[in-house]
Amino acid sequence: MYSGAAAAAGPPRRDFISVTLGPEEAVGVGGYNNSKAWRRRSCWRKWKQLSRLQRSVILFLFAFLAVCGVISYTSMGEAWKSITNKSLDEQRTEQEIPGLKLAKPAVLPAPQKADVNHGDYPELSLQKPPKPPHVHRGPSNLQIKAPRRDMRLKTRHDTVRAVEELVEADKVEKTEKSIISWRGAVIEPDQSTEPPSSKIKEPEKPSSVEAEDQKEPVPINERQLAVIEAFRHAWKGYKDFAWGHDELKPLSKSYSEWFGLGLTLIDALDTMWILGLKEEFEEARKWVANDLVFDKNVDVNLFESTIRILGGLLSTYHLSGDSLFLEKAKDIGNRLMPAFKTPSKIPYSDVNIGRGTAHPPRWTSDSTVAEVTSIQLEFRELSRLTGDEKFQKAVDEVMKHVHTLSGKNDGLVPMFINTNSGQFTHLGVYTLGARADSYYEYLLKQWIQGGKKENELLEDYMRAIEGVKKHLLQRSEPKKLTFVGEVAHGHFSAKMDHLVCFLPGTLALGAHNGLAADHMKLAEALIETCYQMYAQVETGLSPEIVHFNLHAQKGHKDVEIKPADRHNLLRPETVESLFYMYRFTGDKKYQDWGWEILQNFNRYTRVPTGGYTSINNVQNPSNPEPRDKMESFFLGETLKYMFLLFSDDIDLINLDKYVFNTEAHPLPIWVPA
Ligand code: DMJ
Repeated sequence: MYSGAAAAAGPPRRDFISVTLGPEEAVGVGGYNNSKAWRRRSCWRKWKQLSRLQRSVILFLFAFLAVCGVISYTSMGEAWKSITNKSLDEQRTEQEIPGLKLAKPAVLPAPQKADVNHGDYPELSLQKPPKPPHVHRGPSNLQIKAPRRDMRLKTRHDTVRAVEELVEADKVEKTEKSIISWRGAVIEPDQSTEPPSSKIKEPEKPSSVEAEDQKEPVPINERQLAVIEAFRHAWKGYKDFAWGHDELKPLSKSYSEWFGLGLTLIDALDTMWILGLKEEFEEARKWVANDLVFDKNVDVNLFESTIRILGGLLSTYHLSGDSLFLEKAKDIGNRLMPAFKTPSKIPYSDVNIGRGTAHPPRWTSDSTVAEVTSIQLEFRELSRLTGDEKFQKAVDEVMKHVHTLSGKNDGLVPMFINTNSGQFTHLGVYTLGARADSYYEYLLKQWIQGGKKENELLEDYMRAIEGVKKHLLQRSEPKKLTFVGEVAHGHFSAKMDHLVCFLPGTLALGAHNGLAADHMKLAEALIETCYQMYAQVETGLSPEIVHFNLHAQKGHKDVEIKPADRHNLLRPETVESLFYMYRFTGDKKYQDWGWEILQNFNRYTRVPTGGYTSINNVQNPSNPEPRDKMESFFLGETLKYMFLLFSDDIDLINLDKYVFNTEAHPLPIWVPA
């Protein structure tokens, strides 16, 4: 308000509108608060003035906006969090390694379902990531590719059949395919394997059963599939024409009998297990359960029935955990024991397993040195499993006796030993071939089996290898191949049996177990020679015996073959050594050599109607002269070693846990490395 007296006395005054304030505003807490309160009140007044419909519309709009807000906040929050984390990670990395930005970790796609009906065949699945092969040795990895669409597999039967067709048609591609074998890796020996004590005790458990469920199945590759195909072809012949008999005669579609004990079937049991041939294995098991009878009036050879039958049953027991095989092993083991009842305790060569009598061959009272010294792994293991020491005692006595014998030449043994006197006979002839071969092999392998404690065995082995170097090693011309010849009464002969080709593998096994490194060098040289025994021959298959040229002659190869020696019995020794060499070196050339050999077996010894046959002439590719006989060791050894050679899984019969008998039946090492 403006008054006349004030105007007359000073500057003109402004007029004011007087407003009466209520108590709230009178406290005078600041213009902002006052105006907010005023706005709130006037908004409320306006809200009250709206119609009900208008209010509902506004409320609905508010609610809608609120929901949208919440949703977008959540997703933005996640995005923000990851951005923040990423930048934090980047910051951290840069703090740890200044100036270095790490590549982003690879993003793995979600696992795809394999195109396989697992319901039909639960044991099989495709494309499991392969175990890193040879982690200890570092050969290049197998590349496991996705299965081809035309290889969709519904059952395990289909699997093998599909592959059979592929291989048969020679359409095998170089790519690696993987199929999981049903046995998985049921080959872990019992970690608690212990040497047998001197007292009878509770039987040991099989080595593998517990590990069965814990291990990843093992993928197999193209070459292994080709071995499976070969095995199944051989098995077909045996099944069709020789079921339950000793050997298949694939051309005449019949069989031959040696002991009348289903030799091929028993020899092949653990091979089927290792190859994953479940149906075939089950069928063979039934035969063992129902038809294998040892109570027969029949003479069997102690050595052959020990390595093939006793060895085969024991290893199958370990792999499968099926007590049927142990029972059968005990039965045959007991029936073979009369062989040891001789004046010298050096066993007779032959036993009548039904009558319980034993005798030497008709023409002599001698036994073969290799035969009486290559039954130990099996009988020792039988003692460990049964707790009955008599088996081990009998065979240990033979080794102890041979250890003390005179007549050796720098550790090299003659080929015969007399069962009455216990002395070597036919002195002066030394070979690593027939009649002596596995003596050397079993010195080393018993030492390994028993946990490397039995020093006499090791001494005899080391001395013998020195003897080989001193007396039997020579080099051929023109290729300067190192070979193991023979000595007869001081005269060197450049003759080498294919049987000697076990030696590179044995030497490599010794070197792997800590023996002299030069043993490995010798093994490398000798396996090259054994390979050349195949490669220099017209069919690419080795004869039974070769003679090496010691002097270079124009147009002559290193290897000469005499007409009487040019047969091939489908023997395993070279493939066996290739397996050891590959396991210990990882050098793929050994696999390639084995692959060549398998292809040549397929080319020259395969009988179309089923089975493989020994041949008479490895030098005539157009007519190798089939012999009409498939030896049991072709399934027991040759194909098994092939399959193992092509594997990159060192746990597929781990050589620090198992030792192979001379018929390729794996037995557990008592104190595994
Ligand atoms: C097999 O019975 C065994 O390998 C034995 O040691 C030697 N002979 C045959 C294989 O060639």
